[in-house]
Amino acid sequence: MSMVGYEKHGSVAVLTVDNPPVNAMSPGVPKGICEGVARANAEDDVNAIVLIGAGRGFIAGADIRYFSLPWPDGEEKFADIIAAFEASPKPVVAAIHGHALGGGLETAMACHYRVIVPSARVGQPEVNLGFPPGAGGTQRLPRLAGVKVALDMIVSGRPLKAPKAAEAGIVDKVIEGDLLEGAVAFAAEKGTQDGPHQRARDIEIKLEDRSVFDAMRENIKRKARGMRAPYACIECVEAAVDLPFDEGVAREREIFEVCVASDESRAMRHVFFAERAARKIPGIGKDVKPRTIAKAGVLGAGTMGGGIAMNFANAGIPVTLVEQSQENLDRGMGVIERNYANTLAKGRLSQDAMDACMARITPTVSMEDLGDADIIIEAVFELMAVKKEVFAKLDAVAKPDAILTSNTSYLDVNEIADSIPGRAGNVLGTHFFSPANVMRLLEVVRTDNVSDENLVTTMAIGQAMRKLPIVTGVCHGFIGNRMLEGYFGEASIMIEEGARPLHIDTVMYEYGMAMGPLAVMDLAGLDIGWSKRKDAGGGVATEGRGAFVSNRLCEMGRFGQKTRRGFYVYEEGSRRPVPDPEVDQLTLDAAAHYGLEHREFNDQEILERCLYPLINIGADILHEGHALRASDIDLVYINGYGFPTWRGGPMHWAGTVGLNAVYEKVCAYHETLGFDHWKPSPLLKKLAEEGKTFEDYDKEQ
Ligand code: 3H9
Repeated sequence: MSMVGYEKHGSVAVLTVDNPPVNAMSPGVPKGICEGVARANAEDDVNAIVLIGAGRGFIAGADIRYFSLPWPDGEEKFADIIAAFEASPKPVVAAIHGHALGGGLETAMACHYRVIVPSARVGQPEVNLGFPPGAGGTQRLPRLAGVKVALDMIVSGRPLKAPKAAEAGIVDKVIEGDLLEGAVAFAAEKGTQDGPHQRARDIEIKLEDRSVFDAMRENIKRKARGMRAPYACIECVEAAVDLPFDEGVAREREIFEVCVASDESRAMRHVFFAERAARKIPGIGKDVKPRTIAKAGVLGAGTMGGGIAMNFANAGIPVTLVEQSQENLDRGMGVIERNYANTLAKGRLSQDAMDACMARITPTVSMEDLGDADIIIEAVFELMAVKKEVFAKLDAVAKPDAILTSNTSYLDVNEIADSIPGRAGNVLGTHFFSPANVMRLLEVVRTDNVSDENLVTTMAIGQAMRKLPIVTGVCHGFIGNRMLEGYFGEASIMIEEGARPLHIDTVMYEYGMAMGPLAVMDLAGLDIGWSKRKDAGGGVATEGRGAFVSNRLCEMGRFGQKTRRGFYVYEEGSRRPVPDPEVDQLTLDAAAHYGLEHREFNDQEILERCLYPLINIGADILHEGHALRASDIDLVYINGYGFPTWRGGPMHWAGTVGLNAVYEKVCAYHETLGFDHWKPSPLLKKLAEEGKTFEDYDKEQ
């Protein structure tokens, strides 16, 4: 059956792309469009053509799967559609609803005219997949919308809503009523006019000030660090200005092909599909629907609790925020109000929206007020005894079927659930990342007894909060923090052997991490680890390898950025880490303490010793079933720990290096260093021996 329908509405031929779910340009779609255009031009009673999408949108672009698959031989492509439109003596009108993205917008721009419904969006999001548009988008969009608007859309990947697209000249008409009816009327009218009809390629580009390109390069410097695609987008638009149309298209194609074949694009495409896969939980079918959450409760109005309450309010869910004392409650509400006011001041929130969000948060000092909440998240002190006490109180006040979640970063949520056995099916973990109202990652901790419905509901609530919820099993530190112990641990161990903190942090920053590990530890606060080591040592901090320098720093009251001294020194009002000779001396003391000698480190060793433990521990987590798939682990690291998206996450990146190479090094470091995080994971070993990647593993599950 054809993926493109053909129907006549009076004098207008309507071609309907029907390739669910999003009308991507899979094999068969270009063929169907080309055949439709040829047929319409051959039929005497047709004077115009409308191209429209069935279902939820126009066309979502190329079928992304085919960037890693061979396109069938002889099958029509984008270029054939575009050539067919441009050669068509009868005008072609794109009728856009939902979305016209990537190759979808490029197809629309190759039509003679475009009409759109007010709710639709148009965009060139290819940069998010690691390449520039490749079907003439970088040449036609600047001609229709002007260089500045086009450059901004193509480099940012952000779509424009219909009214803005009309204002920019990307579309010819906004249709308020029925799209098909409006488009057919528009096309019929154009069909009566003499040709040739307008073509974007014939529009002359005007650009008075070429500095826009360098200004854009400067503008994206920080965000696009390490990436090629955003700069490739700028080059393509520059080509539109500098070259005749056909040469510009050829230049775009050349750049596009290089980018598609890059590791960067492979990584970004991996992330695209990873995000969609993360919503699926094996064994839980579509018949398990999320429950309705009409009211929520949050316990604890500190930084975390306040941020979580904001998430509910932002999602339109009324939330009761409970604190023990009025003073703490007032302080917490004050912080929430200031957070909203800051967003408002930046122009990212209206006063009305802020007022509505604030009105959804009801502060109280009475736990009884949680009695009507459908979900309650506790964000109290991270100590098992405290958590259990809180859950016992919740057991007394919460509705019988309320979902009760613990916002914990390490604790055993099964133990918490077992402490109120009557409700074990309703208890799970929600590990938000700080600041909770900003960070996208949410680890949803699946307890042994939680019901499928409650798990699915918690995932849905995370999505409603515009988070990226990832299912994790119950293990110490879940996915993210468990792996982090190897990463931080190895960085702390290397400084005892002579690697300088700034060297380690620079190598990791240049790899693409948002910050190096020692700078992150300073940001998070060294006292957190110190307090854990003191707990473990019965009051005296334990001092295994990697703890010496940190223990001494904490004894000196150097807790990191908050005391302006930690592994680095921070000047008043500055976050720039400045190396400190006092810390260098501590690393020498550590070497003496452990009987080591300082030596020179090279960048490669630093990189391997920081990243390979992440991969090795990640493989264990996967092997034990505490992560559903390797790609979930990648998303955790990208969205919660500053791992560069364009590297695809640690597990994907391991495949780029080669699992065999990683495994051999893990074995070698285990042999020389011996720490637990180097103990080779059986899964890593197996995949390395079979010549596979973690993506292969995911596919086989
Ligand atoms: C391009 O066009 C290159 C050209 O410049 C040049 C070529 C020469 N292909 O996101 P959802 C799947 S590059 C294949 O959950 P929503 C998706 O995996 C492309 N599959 O829906 C999922 O599958 P599953 C430029 C695709 O309603 C299902 O559809 N275009 C594609 O939340 C539903 O997706 C883009 O980058 C695709 N293009 O959002 C647009 N798109 O159910 C990419 C989606 O098995 N797409 N799928 O998990 C989107 O941004 C969103 O999907 C969209 C709908 C906004 C359209």
